[in-house]
Amino acid sequence: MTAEQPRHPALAATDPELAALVRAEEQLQADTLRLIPSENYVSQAVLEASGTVLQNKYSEGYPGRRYYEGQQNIDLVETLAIERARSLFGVDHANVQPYSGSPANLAVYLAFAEPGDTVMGMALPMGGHLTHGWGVSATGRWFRGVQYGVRQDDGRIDFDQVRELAMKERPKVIFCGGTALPRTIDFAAFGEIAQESGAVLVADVAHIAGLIAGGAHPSPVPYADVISTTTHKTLRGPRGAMLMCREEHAKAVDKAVFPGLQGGPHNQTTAAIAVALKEAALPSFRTYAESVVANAKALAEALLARGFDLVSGGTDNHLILMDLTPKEVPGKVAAKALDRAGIVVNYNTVPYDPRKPFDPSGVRIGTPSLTSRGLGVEHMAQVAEWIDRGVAAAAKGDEEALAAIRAEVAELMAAYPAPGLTV
Ligand code: DSN
Repeated sequence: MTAEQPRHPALAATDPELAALVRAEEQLQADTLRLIPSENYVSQAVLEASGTVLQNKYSEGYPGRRYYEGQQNIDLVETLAIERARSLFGVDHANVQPYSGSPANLAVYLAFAEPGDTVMGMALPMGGHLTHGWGVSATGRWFRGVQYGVRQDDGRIDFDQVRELAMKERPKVIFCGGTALPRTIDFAAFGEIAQESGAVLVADVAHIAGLIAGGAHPSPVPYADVISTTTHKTLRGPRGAMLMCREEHAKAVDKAVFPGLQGGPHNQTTAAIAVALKEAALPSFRTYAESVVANAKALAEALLARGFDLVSGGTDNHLILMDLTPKEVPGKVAAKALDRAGIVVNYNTVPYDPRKPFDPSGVRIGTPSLTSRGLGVEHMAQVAEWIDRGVAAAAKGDEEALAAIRAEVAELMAAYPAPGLTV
């Protein structure tokens, strides 16, 4: 796109400084190998839907039951999103209004627990999420969070520990799912434990929603009372969230989202979620989901062959968690060096990490974004080689080597245009 034809002409005219930043971000997303497992590229259609005049409406309430007039179109937009979510995931009820994953999870607590109640989830340093009852989060301060983890020897969830804890503590709510779990979540096992202990089971599938929709990960629907998900990770939609549940919980969930926690829904986001759900129901999305997993497995194999230590020894999904202790490079140093090499990752704690969360031992990577650009298993040896060289360069402080990788990455990525980008 030329300077005479800016991508966002009105924005460029009104606020050239901001337009230049958006442009720079677009270029960065085009040139780099984005390996953060919770990020993706949305389609041009999703981008367009999220930038519409739906932005201009207030719509407190739900379709047919609003507190503002003028909802003729908004009601239909939200109903489309709800129906598409119900059909794609095979659920009784869907609420598409949560602003993001953390508010969605807060709404679950509001629906099923009282302040001071015991709640249970996976500990953050073990791969859980802040909102699963971790101490620094409101969910760990307003509730009594009890936390389970993974075994130290194999990085897998210890279901004996989960059962024992649930039976002893009798939590109101059990969360399963997380942000750094490279293995298939056994929803059936969690369902049994929740039933035995009398808890509401919440499956937080934010990371794997797209894999579930595409048939590349088992669905929690038969086992979970509530399913919480963001819409912008493997699902490849806008930044938003959904809560899905059995009919018996529909009222409680809706009441908790609005008026319990939120005000007006972000209608432009609801529209973009509807578009993403339509895309996720296409046969091509099944291929996408399968490729995300195939790429992650191939990348894990290539990294193992290069001597990397992977938590749990590999992956079943879109995500790989590397413990860089044997490479003698802290996760943060490696992540920052890889960023300079055009490879975008995030530093992450590993289970039983002796280092602090702001300076941990690990790096978390994933394949949703590179798969959206069309990279396949045939590219994963190259990706592993760049990571290996990048980590070695980080250890030596070799900026020249990082610059060389950056040029190679940009050259490959130029051949694989990203959805939604024009550069
Ligand atoms: N921040 C998200 C992630 O990166 O996994 C979780 O909320």
